[in-house]
Amino acid sequence: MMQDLAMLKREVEKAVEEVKITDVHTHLFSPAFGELLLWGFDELVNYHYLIAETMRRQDMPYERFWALDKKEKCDLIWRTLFVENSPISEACRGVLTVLQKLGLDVGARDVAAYRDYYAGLSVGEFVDKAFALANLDCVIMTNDPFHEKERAVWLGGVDKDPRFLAALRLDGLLMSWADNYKVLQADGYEVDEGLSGKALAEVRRFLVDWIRRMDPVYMAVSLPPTFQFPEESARGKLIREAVLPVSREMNKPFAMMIGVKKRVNPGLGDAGDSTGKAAIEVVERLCADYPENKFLVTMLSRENQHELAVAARKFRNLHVFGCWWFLNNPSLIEEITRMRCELLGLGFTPQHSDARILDQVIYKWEHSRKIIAAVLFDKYADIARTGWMVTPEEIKRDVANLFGGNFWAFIER
Ligand code: FIX
Ligand code: ZN
Repeated sequence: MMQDLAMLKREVEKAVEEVKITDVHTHLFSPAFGELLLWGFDELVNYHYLIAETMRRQDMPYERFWALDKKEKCDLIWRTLFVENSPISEACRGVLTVLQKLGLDVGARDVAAYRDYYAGLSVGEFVDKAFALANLDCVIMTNDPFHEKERAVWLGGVDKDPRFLAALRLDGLLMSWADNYKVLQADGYEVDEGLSGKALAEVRRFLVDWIRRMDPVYMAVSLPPTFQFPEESARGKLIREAVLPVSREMNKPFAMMIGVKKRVNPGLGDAGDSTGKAAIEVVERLCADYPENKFLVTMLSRENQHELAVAARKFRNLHVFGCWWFLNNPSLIEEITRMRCELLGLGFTPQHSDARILDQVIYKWEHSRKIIAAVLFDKYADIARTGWMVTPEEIKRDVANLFGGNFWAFIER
């Protein structure tokens, strides 16, 4: 048996290493979006996770930090988190993994050499390199029709790269209606703040127009821990009367990312968001009341994970994905993936990268593959001890499903 288990472990690790991944949620952009695609050493070190970790060790006013240029901020973060302290946080370790996988001398701690390396690469060369090193099939972007620079690219016609798929992000519509209804008005949609008359029909037309323009895989929104539905707010009406009907009619699942408390520390910008436990009843109610709709859900609070997995047992129109943001750490990826396997078998999508800088897919997937492979081996070993030994073909099948197959089957169902 021991020899069989040793062989099993090798087969699982090989399958997880070789599978080409669908990264179901990122903030990446294809090169056609120009400067919106972030990559390179200074961007990598300027990740907002590292800004939060730096600014709790620095007494400088936030304004002074934001006034620094990208290189100056990078140098401050590097000095604070990598030189004056050992870089053991997951976000710090990630930078080191990227440098290592790029073949650079991490031990040299030579920032100038790292910058020189990137200076010799074109964006196209680096996209190819990052996709190859992370072994990605495709990534799904986060596309915001209310973002000025991004709108301009879509309205001008995008030179599509099949490795970068779209997701229609609705935070601007659902979380900022009081401001952004004017954007729809300016675009010729007959809406008013109070959503009277034909306004909701016009919002549906807005959604259909952007779906036809972007061809998104799904529609998404991030929601606070206090999210309730049904609710007689603008958000509640927009979800009930516009998003859910269009999601059903256009077969574009609604991805709800629940539990983010925006800007608990506004001075930190994107680094200032936090997490809170949400009411799983809202997810249960939406899945139960809208059985013809499909919901992708990830939740930000560790305390929501078990009840989300239980909810997914109850509803075939609920697909659970990722260890999101503050959960994307080895100890929690292992805990959550183990629990999901025990409750859901292999019927979920264990991870997404949430990468904002292209380089990050290299470390986020290197780290997550190892953890997910170890959990999967454990689960296979448990059943092997009863006499049920999975075959290499079954391992490849299961792994392909976990890293994209389950997701696409849910999307296309
Ligand atoms: O709402 C989201 O898509 C979040 O993932 C982001 O807002 C967040 O800043 C992030 O990048 C977390 O990893
Ligand atoms: Zn995200």
